[in-house]
Amino acid sequence: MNTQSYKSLDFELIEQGTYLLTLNRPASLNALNTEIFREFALALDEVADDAEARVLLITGAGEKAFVAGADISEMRDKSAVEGMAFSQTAMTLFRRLEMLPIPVIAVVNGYCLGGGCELAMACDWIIASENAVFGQPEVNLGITPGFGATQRLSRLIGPARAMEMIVSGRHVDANEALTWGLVNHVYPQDRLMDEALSIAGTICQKGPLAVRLSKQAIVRGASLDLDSGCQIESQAFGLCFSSAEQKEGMAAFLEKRKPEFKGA
Ligand code: CO8
Repeated sequence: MNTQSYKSLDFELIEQGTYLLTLNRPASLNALNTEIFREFALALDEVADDAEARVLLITGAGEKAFVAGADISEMRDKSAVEGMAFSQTAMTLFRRLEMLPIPVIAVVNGYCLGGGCELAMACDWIIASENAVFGQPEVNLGITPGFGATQRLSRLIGPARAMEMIVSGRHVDANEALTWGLVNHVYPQDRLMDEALSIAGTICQKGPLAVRLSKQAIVRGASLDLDSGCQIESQAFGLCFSSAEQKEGMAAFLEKRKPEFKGA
């Protein structure tokens, strides 16, 4: 099913509960510009409004790139104030993505640079094709990262590796990204989307409220001290016992059958 029409991205509900958002500006390697951010925000509204949504997959059109960064031709003539506003637009959007109630997987199918890498890191995890290339090459352009890399990359792979990537602009291939913990899995390019759909299918079979509450506890807890984070988990755990899916999940286990989750 196609949702409303978009120009710079494709956005569709491909299977029950699984949305696929494809950044679609292949002529510029899916570079992020104002238009794509505007449409991205609309797509997030659609996902957030759908109580049946289970998983969001994000990928790039074509075989060469996920996203090769923010659009350099659009950024070139910005003033300081405009540069900060552009950065703030992306920061707000990526934080919304991070806080989306359902899991979001970045399906990285090629170059994943600058703002592209920052977008991927705002997803819950990254899977990549063997030809994927990660990097924060902003220093080559005389700018710092502006969409969150100085913060998220350090948290993901540690400050020393983040520092190396950001101050040298060095590209990191898929296997190195895997070793560094930036990426969860690497697949041959022709299998990447099938693997993404298989992961999404697995998540869709689980208790939907439990999945949402688990994500919420992990994301919210990440910026809290251990005691406060564990409190969030206790509350989430307690809340599950008010749901039909907890009754069904436990009954199915004890009756030695597969659970049939219909929602919270
Ligand atoms: N923006 C605009 N156009 C781009 C971008 C980009 N980021 N990346 C590639 N393109 C365009 C190229 O200009 C080219 O267009 P054309 O065919 O019209 O000449 C087309 O895509 C294909 O690219 P190449 O011919 O360069 O393809 P190659 O295979 O030779 O190289 C690379 C691929 C290595 C990915 C190369 O294109 C490249 O280095 N791209 C730029 C990567 C980069 O520097 N990204 C970081 C951008 S800055 C950023 O993301 C910071 C975000 C925070 C901003 C803060 C707010 C102000």
